[in-house]
Amino acid sequence: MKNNNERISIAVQKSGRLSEDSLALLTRCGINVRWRSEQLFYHSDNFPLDLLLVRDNDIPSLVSEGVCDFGIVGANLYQEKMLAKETSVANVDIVRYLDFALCRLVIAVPKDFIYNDATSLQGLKIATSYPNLLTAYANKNNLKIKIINLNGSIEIAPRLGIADGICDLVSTGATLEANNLREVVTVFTSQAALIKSAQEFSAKRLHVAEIFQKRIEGSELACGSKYIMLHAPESSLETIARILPGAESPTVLSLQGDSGKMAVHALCRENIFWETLEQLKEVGASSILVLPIEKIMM
Ligand code: PRT
Repeated sequence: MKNNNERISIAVQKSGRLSEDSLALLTRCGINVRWRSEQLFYHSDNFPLDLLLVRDNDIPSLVSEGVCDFGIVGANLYQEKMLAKETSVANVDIVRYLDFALCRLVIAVPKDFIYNDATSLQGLKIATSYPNLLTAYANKNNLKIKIINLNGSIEIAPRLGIADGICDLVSTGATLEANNLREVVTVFTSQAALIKSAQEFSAKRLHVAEIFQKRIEGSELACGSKYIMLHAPESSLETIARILPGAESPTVLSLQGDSGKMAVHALCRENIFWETLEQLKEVGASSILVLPIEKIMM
């Protein structure tokens, strides 16, 4: 996909835990592609971006070699490759963490294993596909463990007698539960990340890349934000500003025909829960509206 024109490119997982959210993010960025089954290369007709659908593990090298300008991967994969000093991440930077594929790399042991603290893991055999992240954890905690490298079905290793415990990704915890394992240590917390090639972009492509990154930023900010509108007595305004989560300089307007109350409008950079509304009500707020935000351009 190397080119000298103004188009940029992104590699996204073809099918797996990152696919749906990655493609939904591009759609929220206003980038349209016409989907066809089994097609791996797409050309957006309303934004100068080409999309390549590939295996997750191949994305860092495609970006590092400049075949694609951007990619979306789990931070776990990127960090494991960084620690392994793989050339596939040599020319790749994380430009932004994305709000999906949240998971953690944990050490888990059979439920009947007596675990007190990290020293209980001393001398154990631990099966994992993340040997470098696990080694970094072990070194930091002065643990001597034997690492058994496995690429799949890690969770059955203790039952097969191959290992005493495992180090694997967890999101809901259902897989550990189903295999009678319990999580005892978090080695790394992860989420999806937008990666970018460190190669130089021509001025035209740099401009497109900047617009693309701004759209991603706006879309991610919008997803985690809410717009809140309420009425409140002037005397409560300071307390209200403290209660609103992640609000920046609320707009305060007078209400026609009601001199005792003001209208407050604020962009909140965090979700607003019912508890927050109840707190606002307690300090005198009324007519509280919480609205979703579709796009933000700062
Ligand atoms: O086939 P391809 O090479 O493209 O993909 P893959 O099989 O390597 O990746 P995939 O789709 O399984 O995961 C892609 C990325 O999703 C990972 O690199 C993580 O960043 C992220 N992610 C988020 C997860 C999980 N959550 C997750 N739960 N990746 C894997 N799991 C597995 C885990 O290994 C375990 O087997 O799900 C199981 C546990 O899930 P719970 O919900 O039971 O806890």
